[in-house]
Amino acid sequence: MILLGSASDYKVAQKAVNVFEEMNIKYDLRVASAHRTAERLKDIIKNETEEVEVIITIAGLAAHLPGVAASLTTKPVIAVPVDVKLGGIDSLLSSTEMQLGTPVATMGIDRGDNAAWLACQIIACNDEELKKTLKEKRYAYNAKIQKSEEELIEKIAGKNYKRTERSVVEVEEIDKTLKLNPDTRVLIISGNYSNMEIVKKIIQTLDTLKIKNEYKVVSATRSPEKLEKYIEDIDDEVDMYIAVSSLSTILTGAIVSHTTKPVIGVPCTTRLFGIDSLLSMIEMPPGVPTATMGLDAGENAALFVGRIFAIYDENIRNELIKFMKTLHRNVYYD
Ligand code: AIR
Repeated sequence: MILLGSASDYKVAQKAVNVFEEMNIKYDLRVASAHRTAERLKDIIKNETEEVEVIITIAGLAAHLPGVAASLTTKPVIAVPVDVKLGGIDSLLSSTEMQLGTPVATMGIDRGDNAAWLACQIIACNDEELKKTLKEKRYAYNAKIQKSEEELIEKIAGKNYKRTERSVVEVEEIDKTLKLNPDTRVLIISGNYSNMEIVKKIIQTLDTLKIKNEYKVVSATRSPEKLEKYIEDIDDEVDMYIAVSSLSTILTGAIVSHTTKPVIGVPCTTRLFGIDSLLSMIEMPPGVPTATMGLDAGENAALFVGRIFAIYDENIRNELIKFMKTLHRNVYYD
């Protein structure tokens, strides 16, 4: 279901609609404002999303639509911030910086297309046909890029243009000591050990939800070939990834570019209040989304993963609801 805060957000929603039409995925589209029509929003989420697998929320300004929607359901909620004022940064921060317990996977500003791509990746977790289509679409980028390169060079027509010679470099065999356990469903990756506290929270929360997970350290900058080979080797064995990264988050981008499975990203605070990692993680180009969580929000990443599994797995849904009740034991909870 695509939810808009206002009909004026349609220009962004149109990008999601185009992807769903291309991928042949059924969608509903509704307009409900978290502020102007709070009751209507609640009614739609509570009474009209039973059959829905993923909810995409698209809103600008003080965008509380994603957070409110996520608080009313256990389905995965994706947010698309809209550039109405401040270049959309107001909406981006109000979507990402969700409190513990209410995860929202946020896309780049105006990236309605990536919300639909991520929704497809989530649905594909339980749909082999869609999994294949996603892989085909990813390979099709190669042909597209090559064609655009040829057209560009033809247009430039510079007399000093010279194609560089091609010489294939042999890549040495990479060791396979990073083998996964056969029952692992979620792979957590970080580039170093500096965000261990956050990784620990992810593991604890996934363990509580009884979701089998493993944690590996592979650097995208120090050993890019190892990371690439690793993802290639184990991609069929896992359902999704959680990547933890600070500074320039090359790690998430590298993982996303080698898989069509959902990649949930946790940007971490090291410098600049973490704004460097948040923005470099979230602002991905169309077709390669990173489901970005708030800064240092390890538990929410695990809970978002829980929401994805909960679509099809009743046991995990029950664990998720149980966990939410403990989390809220100090506040009124029905
Ligand atoms: N909005 C509507 N209710 C709450 C929010 N945050 C957002 C809409 C839209 C922006 O406010 O999602 O992006 C302006 O809405 P309008 O209807 O005035 O064009």
